[in-house]
Amino acid sequence: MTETRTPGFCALCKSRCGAILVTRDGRLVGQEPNPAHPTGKALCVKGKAAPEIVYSPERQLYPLRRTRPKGDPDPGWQRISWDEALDETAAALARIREAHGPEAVVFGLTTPSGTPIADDLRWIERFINAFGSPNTAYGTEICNWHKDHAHAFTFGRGIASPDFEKTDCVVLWGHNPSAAWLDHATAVSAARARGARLVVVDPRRAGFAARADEWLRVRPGADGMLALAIAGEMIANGRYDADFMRDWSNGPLLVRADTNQLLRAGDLAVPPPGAGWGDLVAIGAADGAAIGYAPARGTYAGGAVPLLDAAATLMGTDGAPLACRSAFALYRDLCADYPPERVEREAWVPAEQVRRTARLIFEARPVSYYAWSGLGQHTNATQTDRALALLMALTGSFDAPGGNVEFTRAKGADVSGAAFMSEAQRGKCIELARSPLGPGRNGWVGSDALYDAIIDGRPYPIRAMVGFGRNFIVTHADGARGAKALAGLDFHVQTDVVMSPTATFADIFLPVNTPWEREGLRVGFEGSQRAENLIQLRPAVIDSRGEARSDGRIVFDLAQRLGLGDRFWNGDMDAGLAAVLEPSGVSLETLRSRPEGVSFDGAPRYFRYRDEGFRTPTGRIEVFSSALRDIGQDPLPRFVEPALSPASPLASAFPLVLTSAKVVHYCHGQYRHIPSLRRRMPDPEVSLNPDTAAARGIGAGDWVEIRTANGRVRMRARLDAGLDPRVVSAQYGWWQGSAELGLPAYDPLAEGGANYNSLISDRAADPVSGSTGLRSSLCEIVAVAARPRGEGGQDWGP
Ligand SMILES: Nc1nc2c(c(=O)[nH]1)N[C@H]1C(S)=C(S)[C@@H](COP(=O)(O)OP(=O)(O)OC[C@H]3O[C@@H](n4cnc5c(=O)[nH]c(N)nc54)[C@H](O)[C@@H]3O)O[C@H]1N2
Ligand SMILES: Nc1nc2c(c(=O)[nH]1)N[C@H]1C(S)=C(S)[C@@H](COP(=O)(O)OP(=O)(O)OC[C@H]3O[C@@H](n4cnc5c(=O)[nH]c(N)nc54)[C@H](O)[C@@H]3O)O[C@H]1N2
Ligand code: SF4
Ligand SMILES: [Mo]
Repeated sequence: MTETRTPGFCALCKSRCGAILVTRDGRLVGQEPNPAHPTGKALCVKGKAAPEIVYSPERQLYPLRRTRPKGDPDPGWQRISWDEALDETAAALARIREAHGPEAVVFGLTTPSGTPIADDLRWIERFINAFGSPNTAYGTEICNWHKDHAHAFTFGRGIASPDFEKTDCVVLWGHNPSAAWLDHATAVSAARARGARLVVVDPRRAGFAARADEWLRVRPGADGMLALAIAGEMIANGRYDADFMRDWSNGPLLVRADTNQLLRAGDLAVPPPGAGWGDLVAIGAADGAAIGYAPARGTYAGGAVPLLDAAATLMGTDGAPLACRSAFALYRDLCADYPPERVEREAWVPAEQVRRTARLIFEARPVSYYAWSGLGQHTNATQTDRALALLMALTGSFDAPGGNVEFTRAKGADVSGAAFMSEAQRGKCIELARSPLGPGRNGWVGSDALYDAIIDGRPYPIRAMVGFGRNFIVTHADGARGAKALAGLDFHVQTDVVMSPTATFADIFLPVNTPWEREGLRVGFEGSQRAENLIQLRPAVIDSRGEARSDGRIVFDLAQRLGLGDRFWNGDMDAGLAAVLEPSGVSLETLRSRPEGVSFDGAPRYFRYRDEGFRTPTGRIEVFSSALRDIGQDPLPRFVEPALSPASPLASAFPLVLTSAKVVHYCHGQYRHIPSLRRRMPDPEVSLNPDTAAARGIGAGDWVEIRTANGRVRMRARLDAGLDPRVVSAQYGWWQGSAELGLPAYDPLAEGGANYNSLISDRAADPVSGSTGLRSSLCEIVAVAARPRGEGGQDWGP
């Protein structure tokens, strides 16, 4: 018996925990924590289930071709060779590209935060760019877009990294690292042990909520109001960094009352001294006179100091008075619309707790924070993100040690090939019709927009899909509409490890291997500077099972067949990897001989803005966002209720607010087939307050039906006294059975099944991002006798 122990990392989720990969006689037998690795202190239950994931009988190991019509419950799968599969795929893609342009092909991409696709993302992106499609359905609108991209409306960059090692106050807002990012959880625990304060904003008493100084049990989707209220308390009591806001935000700039636009020097009869026509205007602290601000230079004329909170009436070019107030004054007033008592009534957080939190956040600074799905899956998510960003700006912790900072990542080349696609082609992204500033800027499309394009041909027909894992039917709102769209495609190829419900609609299925069967190059791990300094090439520690291959191999081979080989090093993946590594100065050979990786000595870039300003239109943190105003959105983060809320007419029939969350055992729709995981979490669960249950005659463990205006699903009741009696939280992602345990599969399209997302409509979406109300729906819960439809997997599924 030969045992090998190879340093690597678990690639299954965002945490990418450093691990020792253990094999025996060519078989993977386990993963163990690797404390020497910057993210290697612990592994979760999924990471420990690695051998089961690899050797599961549910895996698909051979390319398949459909032989029966779409929509037929039996696709009539026929095993074919890789050459046949790739030839047919390339021919279909070439045909559609020829007839309708590459934009008629959408790419579906699963998430690198919850699958190991991160190993090969760079190659897939390169392929999309080389092929020329401006449409990628990435799910970013319901995942990371708000924290990573909407945040830039305020800061000119994403949320970046909480500096947990130096912080004195951690804020987790709609982020539960205990289930979703193990390495973050380890870092928060360490900060807590050092004495850092902790604030958790979550409708559930999950993860760190129980250990927090303040756990704010917000009504799902009311976070924007809560953030404004806390900010309002801070401002009203002078507990904010006024100098920072004056010097580094656009708060001092004047806004015209008549147009609700930033005042320009050219609007005035007498422009401020030294100001150019297009310069912006503030009121000087020295003498109360108007002063010019040049956004391009990021300076006030003559180095004058502005007033943050100002009101003035100046003379316009036509001699009429122009009433103006500073952006900060407008923001202060907006916050004042949400006094703690109102928030207690409407956002369900006690007024006293709002006050305490406002005090704590300021007094315990520097504050580092993280927000994720809890804020992103609402139809008001973009403005909520703005409200949170501005609240955090008030602490002055931005880019400060212990705040949210940019660690320096080890150097790797960006090989995504963005330059392959012309600007004109990018402009065809269907998502740009919703918003010129949303995910469409990066070529990412919301599933609602995608379904419109396939089903209704709006704005033009999408005819084919190349799906890399993404399981639309289960993970996006309105599974039935998703199915209708998928059934309407002329051609669909799907790569996956298992036969997902979305894959059952494909014409060609391509089997993907698991991370232990392929190499994975990681340039920089997230979470800390030490992690970002590491470059590691995880070796393939076992052979691929059956004929499964990596997505990388698949796109390299497809590129050859589509005449794009010259952009793919003529099929030589090693040459591609060498290109990635080129700027690092580390060779592929070195990394292959040192699986523990190579570390650099990068340091955090604190206070970068002091040299470079902010990458926003005004060069400052944007209290007032002209960019949003220009696309018809509110330049201030005014709170709007989610599309469905207790204020909606539907609330009389569906009185409970419905939200969802991740569980540690699974990633999204995956791993229900893995015995060690399914045993721990055998049934789909909905959590509700014991009083809410009792009022409906529901006991712990009973099967219940969750009903919304969009559908009905069944789950098992879990009683959770920590929940507000008006809120329920349910699991999503249920479809797969575990044959090994004899536990059922559930038809994701059946009324009375277990697919959470069939409860949600995709007809209302955030106007900028396209996010849907996965976490702010309305429902009623009733007791039922039976499990969800599709029991046993006999009447549904492959
Ligand atoms: N085990 C596991 N880990 C994962 C994943 C997985 O599927 N499983 N997926 C990965 C991916 S792709 C992602 S995006 C991340 C997500 O990581 P997180 O966003 O941290 O995880 P979630 O559980 O989705 O949501 C966080 C919290 O938001 C709360 N929440 C629900 N509604 C609201 C609300 O309206 N307001 C607020 N403030 N909070 C709310 C939930 O109760 C939950 O505790 O996790 C990654 N890691
Ligand atoms: N109600 C509700 N819905 C949600 C969420 C929620 O919190 N609540 N969360 C949302 C979020 S944050 C996200 S990111 C999405 C995720 O949505 P999806 O990306 O659709 O996530 P999964 O269900 O995990 O599907 C991933 C598929 O990829 C396959 N896979 C695994 N490894 C690989 C690989 O290396 N290559 C390929 N090609 N495939 C692979 C898996 O077998 C699985 O079938 O779900 C969203 N949906
Ligand atoms: S948290 Fe679990 S699944 Fe995610 S990388 Fe770590 S061990 Fe793997
Ligand atoms: Mo995600």
